[in-house]
Amino acid sequence: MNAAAGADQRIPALLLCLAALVAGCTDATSGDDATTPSTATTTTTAPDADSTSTTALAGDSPAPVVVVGRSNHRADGNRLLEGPAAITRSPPTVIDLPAPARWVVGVDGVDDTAWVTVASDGTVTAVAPDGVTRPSGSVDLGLDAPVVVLDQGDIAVVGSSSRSESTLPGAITVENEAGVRAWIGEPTNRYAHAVLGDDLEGGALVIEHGGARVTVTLTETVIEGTAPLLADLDGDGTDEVIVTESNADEGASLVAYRLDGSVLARSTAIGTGNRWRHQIAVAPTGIDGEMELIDVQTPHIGGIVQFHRLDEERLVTAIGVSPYRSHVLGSPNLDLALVVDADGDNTLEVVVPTQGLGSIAVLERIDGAVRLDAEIGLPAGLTSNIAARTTGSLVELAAATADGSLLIWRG
Ligand SMILES: [Ca+2]
Ligand SMILES: [Ca+2]
Ligand SMILES: [Ca+2]
Repeated sequence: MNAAAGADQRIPALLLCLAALVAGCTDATSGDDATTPSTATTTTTAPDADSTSTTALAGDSPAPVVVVGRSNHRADGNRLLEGPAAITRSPPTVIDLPAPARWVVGVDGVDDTAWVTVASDGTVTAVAPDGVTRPSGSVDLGLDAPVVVLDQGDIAVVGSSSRSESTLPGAITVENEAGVRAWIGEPTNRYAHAVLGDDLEGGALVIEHGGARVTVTLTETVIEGTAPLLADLDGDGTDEVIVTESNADEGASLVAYRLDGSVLARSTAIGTGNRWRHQIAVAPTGIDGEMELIDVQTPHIGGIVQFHRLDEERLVTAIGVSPYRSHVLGSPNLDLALVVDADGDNTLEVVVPTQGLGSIAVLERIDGAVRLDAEIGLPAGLTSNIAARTTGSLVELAAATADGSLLIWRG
């Protein structure tokens, strides 16, 4: 396929590419050490003493791809969109899908495709801006998170050109405009929690920037997630690399690393093993516009949407509210919540399903509380992530439900 291919040919063609990508990913996770970053790592056994190694890069970089939509919204892994959206203003447009969708991805900049949905059996449906649906082949989902990619004129669902850099199943490389790239590597099964569907978690955080690769090898914890989040928590103009670290004794804590692999700040751990935090976004949600790190603590059991602020070397919980759910136990889909101006009032809200997945809540952090601005009932239980696409300056949101509907909030 080439860039001149007709738009209506793109998705089926790229889905074939996608299958190849997935196959490649499967190979990469089967123990082929050839895909492991060729850096020396060291390990220490001292508690809390993370081991960091730095190596120079040879200068090879993967071929560029143009991404036109991704379930996690942004290349840097921060689920924060400018907006405004208007999920509360008017009822959604309801599209009938051939089957309930597990994944929905908003597509920007492609004439005949606004949304791509993937059902549990891998069946892919493309949805045009006018709501007309058409089959677009199928994919082998495995543990991978769909991402729509425009690559030499073809569109693929799932994958990342740099996915093979990690041997952790489903891992995604995040990157920012400053050329920082980061991913979770060195799979380990030493923490048997499996919230993401398998018993492998990350044993290392890999950060590339400025021609060097820093590998932080963890000994006391694992990273629970599929991607780091890049965001500037302390306002110094340089992004930090944020991950969720867990162990069997204390459960999960949020950790912000500097680009050199040192720890800028860490939250307290939950205090009990098998208790997870799902990191969602970094956004200026503080009362005076301070940056806060937003997560959902224990999303499977009474999930608490929390706002954490930086206080010296600590990430301190400013406020939280429950019960919400940003993740379904065992699913690789980590994109059920995002931060956007969801009601068009020029302030940010967290958009997150309620604990029972029967509604979508719009939560605004106000002084001393988190206010429920809206709770949008769904015709059936949510089965997908909450997707977004930008048209002009507006953000449209979409989500799929168990009755086979795709709901699109156009505002
Ligand atoms: Ca910073
Ligand atoms: Ca708002
Ligand atoms: Ca509001």
